[in-house]
Amino acid sequence: SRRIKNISISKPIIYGNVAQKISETNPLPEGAPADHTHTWKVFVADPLGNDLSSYIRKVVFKLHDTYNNPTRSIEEPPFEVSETGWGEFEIVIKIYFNNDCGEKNITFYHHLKLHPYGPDMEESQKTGRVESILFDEIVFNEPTERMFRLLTAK
Ligand code: SLL
Repeated sequence: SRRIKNISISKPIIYGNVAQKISETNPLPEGAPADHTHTWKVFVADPLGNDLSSYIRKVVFKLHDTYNNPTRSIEEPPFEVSETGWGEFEIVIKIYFNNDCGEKNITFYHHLKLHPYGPDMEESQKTGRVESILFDEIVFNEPTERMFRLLTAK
């Protein structure tokens, strides 16, 4: 469909991970390798909790090759992958917009964080919880009419 000139719409988005150390209160899930030290979840979400599926069709998370089926394609919300592990690595996050909306997919790179370091370190060592979450905005320049409707739908 046609593009709307001189308009750009930006959508807030957050992406990143939360992780929790294995402990008595957070035991290793059944079937997970014994050397795994954390449960973690990587995600893409709307910061206000709105439904992203109005304009996002799927999110593909590419994990480290040490994982089974490292390419995880999530085709409906919540756009997230929960796993266990022992090490940090870079996760490639590809966001695909709805079909026929004239937008190419975009890629984020997220460094999975398991080990606390920095200002929150002391608190994190107490709770075993670590997080690394980034806020970003996706800017749609001169969106197609179809995408404009998806982006502004309530
Ligand atoms: C590296 N940073 O670059 C390390 C890789 C890989 C982490 C860390 C679990 C794998 C599995 C896991 O935590 N991998 O047992 O499924 O070499």
